[in-house]
Amino acid sequence: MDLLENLKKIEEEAELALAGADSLEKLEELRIVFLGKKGKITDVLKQMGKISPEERPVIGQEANKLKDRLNKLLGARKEELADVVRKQRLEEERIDITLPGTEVSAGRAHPLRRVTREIEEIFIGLGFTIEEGPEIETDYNNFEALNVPKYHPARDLQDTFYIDDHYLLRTHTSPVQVRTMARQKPPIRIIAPGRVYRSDEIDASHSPVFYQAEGLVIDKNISFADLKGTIQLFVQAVFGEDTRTRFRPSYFPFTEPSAEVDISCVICRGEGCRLCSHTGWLEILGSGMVHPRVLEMAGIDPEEYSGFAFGMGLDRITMLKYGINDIRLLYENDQRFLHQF
Ligand code: 2NM
Repeated sequence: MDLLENLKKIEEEAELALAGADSLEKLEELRIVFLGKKGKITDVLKQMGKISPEERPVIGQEANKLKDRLNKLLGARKEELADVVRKQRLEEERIDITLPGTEVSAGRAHPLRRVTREIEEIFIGLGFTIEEGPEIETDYNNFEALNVPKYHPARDLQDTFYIDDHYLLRTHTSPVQVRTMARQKPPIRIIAPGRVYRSDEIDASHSPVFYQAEGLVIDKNISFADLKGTIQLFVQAVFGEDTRTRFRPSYFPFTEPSAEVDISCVICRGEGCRLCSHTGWLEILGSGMVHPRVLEMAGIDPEEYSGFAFGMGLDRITMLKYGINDIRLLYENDQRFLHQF
């Protein structure tokens, strides 16, 4: 058989096959069939022994030319197919950017958190720092260091969630003040907001979990006048410039003297209404001059330093500010309620 003829046939066969190849895999198969080590062109070269020495260079040259040509054709076809695949993928991945997006409902701060933040900002403006502490406390930090004696009703099992003889769920954030006094030399100006626990029956105004913020100022020459001025400024910042304050003598084991603070009613402004039981006043805060024994137990010399402290219920302030009449609304996380803030 004429090897030149043979090469010509291979060329025609290959051209046809390459033009019909419709995938990159198919193309690779064809490369192996025609150009591979055991391919058709190699077959022709293997038959060189049968022909005359004069013809050999001619066949060799022709075979190499064919190899080159097929390689070029293969490369070109490969480009074409890759292009098709690319176009197909682009088409499949086309995104209609005019389609409306999926609506994401945005979260927002809980009313309690909003009020807490607002109160923090006010005290930061007065040079206070924010302090936090653990919700599981020692009996010492929660009661003993605050001059709350063993027989005091606030220690009653009915009010306190005890964990064991030593640990309990803090009933107020005062232990944060105790920790700060033990750690830090005066001057001290801190506000301690946080969650507290009391074993109360749940109703419209009581929850076993609630929030408090307590403040503490200790320095040389701190007087009751500083307490009054600070509280008045705070009340006006939260409830408005025209809100009046009233200090009533009271009793707390950790302060002496002690005072409860009323503000003019946020609804009737002092006229008398149902919210204020027709007194014109709302109680919002407890306060007093830190008891010398409390300072002493914390290692602060009551002869050198004096201070005032106060505590307020953040739930109650939130309810007064937003006109919420049931504390349970603050803990049920009903989206219909929360989305109003
Ligand atoms: C209140 C009322 C009065 C208070 C006292 C202290 C401390 F640690 F300095 F002694 N912390 N908080 C205090 C005083 C809290 O809450 C109604």
